[in-house]
Amino acid sequence: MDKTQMAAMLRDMLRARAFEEAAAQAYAQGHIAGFLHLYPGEEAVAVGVLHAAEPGDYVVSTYREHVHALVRGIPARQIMAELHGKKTGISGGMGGSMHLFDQDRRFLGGYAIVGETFPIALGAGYAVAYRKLPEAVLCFFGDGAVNQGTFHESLNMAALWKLPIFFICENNHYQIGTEIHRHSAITEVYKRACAYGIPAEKADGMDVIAVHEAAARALVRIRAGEGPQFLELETYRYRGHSMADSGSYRPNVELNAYQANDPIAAAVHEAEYPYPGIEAVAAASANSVTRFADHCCQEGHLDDATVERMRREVQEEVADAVTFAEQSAAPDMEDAWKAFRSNRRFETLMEVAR
Ligand SMILES: Cc1ncc(C[n+]2csc(CCOP(=O)(O)OP(=O)(O)O)c2C)c(N)n1
Repeated sequence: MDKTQMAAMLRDMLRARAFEEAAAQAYAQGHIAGFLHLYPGEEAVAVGVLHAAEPGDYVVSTYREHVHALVRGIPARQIMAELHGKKTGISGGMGGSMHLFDQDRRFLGGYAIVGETFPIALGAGYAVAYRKLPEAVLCFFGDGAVNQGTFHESLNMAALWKLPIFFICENNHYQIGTEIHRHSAITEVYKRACAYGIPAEKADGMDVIAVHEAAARALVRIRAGEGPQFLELETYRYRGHSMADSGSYRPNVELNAYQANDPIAAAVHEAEYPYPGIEAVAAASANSVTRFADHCCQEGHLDDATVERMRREVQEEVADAVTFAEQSAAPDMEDAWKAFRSNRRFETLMEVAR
């Protein structure tokens, strides 16, 4: 991986962390309503996978999707404004945190229903295969979602029809407050894909380079027309399930161990995270945003001053997004009527008598 690519990935990880922390603050101040599911700790997953993708690929995500949208290229201003429910938001302020959508960037959402992601990806995958295009559909989901019926139906059909779908499981070990060994008979999620004959792999979701390499390998296979591929990424969220959840059901030793292994921070991650086992987690010493920053410096790709400059720049970008969101107008009834009658591009589909 060259210097430019490493710097771009680090910038995206730093921007993601800054964005989510600013969103948490805005929520605490009462500027964002409803649910807000944040991503700190999981940055290496979205950044590693999406940097291996092409602009022509489609992306389908869950309700924890701000960072996927950011890395996909939706400006921080438009995402933050959407979180604030403003008309300058990417969904016109009428979707909110869980319903980001951008047709031009092939970002197909943002879905609040657990397991809803799969049939959407299946439909997009079918459309791509039908038109014989060299595109892939990236489908992100959590470890809890694999217990939904849609998961099994979609994997079956994707395998049967050899659809170009990349299934990416963000295994953060929790389905709200329920640990994976309490909600899944098989805690190594990737093994489920084998039942459908889908090649599957597991990688360290706290190590952005490992994620990027695994994703790039999978996408080569998918683009070659060999059908779907499955990747399980073991990761961890530092916050509760949503801003309404303190996350107090998790032992501090576990949270501390993962934070010590922060994705943005340091060098290449050598430690393994066998699951389950708090002791193993606690014993793991490496960490992920800072770990990656350190790695970039150690490899001579970046220096501390450059990383600091990046950190400042993304913080300024995020602060500007917050100001933009706060100063934007909320949608009015006219906007609501327009959205009700239109498709996602706000092209009017039907006239409604009022
Ligand atoms: C069909 C459905 N059932 C229940 C819920 C409530 N719910 C919201 S998030 C969630 C947990 C999902 O966990 P996981 O898939 O592991 O994703 P994570 O939040 O860990 O990223 C549940 C049960 C829902 N949104 N949709």
